[in-house]
Amino acid sequence: MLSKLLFGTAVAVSTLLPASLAAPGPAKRDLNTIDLVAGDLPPYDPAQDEDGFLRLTYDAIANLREQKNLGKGKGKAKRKCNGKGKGKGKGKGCDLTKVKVRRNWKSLSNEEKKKYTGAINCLHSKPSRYDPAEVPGALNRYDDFVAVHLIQTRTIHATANFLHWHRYFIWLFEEALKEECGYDGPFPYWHWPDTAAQPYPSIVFNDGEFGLGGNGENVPHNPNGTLMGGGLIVIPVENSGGGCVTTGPFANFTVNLGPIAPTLDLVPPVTVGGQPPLTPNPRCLRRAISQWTASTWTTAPHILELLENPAFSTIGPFQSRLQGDFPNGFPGVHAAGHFTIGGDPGGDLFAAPGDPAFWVHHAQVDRVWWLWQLLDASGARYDQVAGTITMLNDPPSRNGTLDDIIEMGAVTDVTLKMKELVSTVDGPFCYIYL
Ligand SMILES: *[C@@H]1O[C@H](CO)[C@@H](O)[C@H](O)[C@H]1NC(C)=O
Ligand SMILES: *[C@@H]1O[C@H](CO)[C@@H](O)[C@H](O)[C@H]1NC(C)=O
Ligand SMILES: *[C@@H]1O[C@H](CO)[C@@H](O)[C@H](O)[C@H]1NC(C)=O
Ligand SMILES: [Cu+2]
Repeated sequence: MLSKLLFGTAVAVSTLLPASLAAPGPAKRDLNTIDLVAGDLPPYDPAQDEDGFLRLTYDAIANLREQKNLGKGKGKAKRKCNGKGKGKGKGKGCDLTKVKVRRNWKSLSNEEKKKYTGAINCLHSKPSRYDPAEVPGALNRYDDFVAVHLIQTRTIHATANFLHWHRYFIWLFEEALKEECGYDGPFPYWHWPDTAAQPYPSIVFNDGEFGLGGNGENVPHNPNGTLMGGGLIVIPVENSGGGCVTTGPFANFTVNLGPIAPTLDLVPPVTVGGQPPLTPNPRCLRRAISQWTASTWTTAPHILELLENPAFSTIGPFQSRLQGDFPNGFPGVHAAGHFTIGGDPGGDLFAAPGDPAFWVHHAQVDRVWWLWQLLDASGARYDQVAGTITMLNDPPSRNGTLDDIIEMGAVTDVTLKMKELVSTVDGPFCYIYL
């Protein structure tokens, strides 16, 4: 399988940048927003494109500008997204002259990194908005995000709405960091290939103050390896991690919900002993960072395959391959990223957002979808939906549709339809990735 990773591209990508994109921009600019109308990106610099993703990003943005009729000349009037959604309290649309830029974690300044992790700790110190009778284990605002994910797990993974649901979910988290904790920096993503050879210590996972914290302390665990993909894939025993994270900004971070389906033998599931799964279960954040998983399954070719192999040019095969094809021993970059983090709750499908590394991981998942959507210049990929409304169609259920509604519990009372979540510069969204 891995031998046939790089196919000739079947997708129509423009190979030439519009003049406005290629022209040298003004000297020094903050890249936290860009003017998509003016197309004022910095010039493409091959020297900064080790693995080809910058090229793909520029192609994607060029296609986006074409789709918005911004590609040709400068005479066009400013266009706003049509913001068709008429839901409560939204509909401002996306001002294409001020599109937010999500950036690679490694490109954030140290100050931005500290502000980002500080804002996560801030959310963790704010009160929950769940009714304690409904979700007694949500003890703070951060937990609200864990709770809604945990509660809906079986209807948001290996389903038609997986990508849409998680796009909305991480955007709501980004909004909460901004609105409730004052974070004004870019929302970061974890480009897995940056850390595939060595996830710890790395730019993302390290013991200093400018990362997302270290590995767990070394505690013997999972003597037969770690089971992933419902037990169909075994991560070989690694004699590191497993214990509490004691370094970095999330040392002493408390996890309250789950685990429901733990993958670390040191932490029993919360359902054991007759407790309902939403009971508070305060414990330390544990990690079991897996070098094997990162280096075997999260390299650049694993992502490029999704973007360039014609076998994955429609949404069904794309999203299945990305999430994981477990019966064939293929974890997919999504599951592999989760199991690179591992531990508790990082390895638990239900409570995984309880590890603050969840967000940079899912931002990257969203970015891969964004690239995939935009690398087809025709725009035909936005509205594709495949799959049903239950995890792996168990129990059997109807197909999902773009009219399906996504609700987010106490995270927000704004419910949206899947069709409002297909474009990152429409509906509630106004961002791109650089
Ligand atoms: C590991 O595998 C052995 C042999 O199959 C089994 O006896 C043992 O219970 C397993 N240990 C754990 C912790 O699963
Ligand atoms: C973590 O908790 C321990 C014990 O309460 C304390 O000594 C230590 O300073 C804390 N570390 C951080 C980074 O807050
Ligand atoms: C559900 O989707 C599958 C695959 O796209 C399709 O074959 C099937 O006919 C659909 N079922 C219904 C009831 O529309
Ligand atoms: Cu999830």
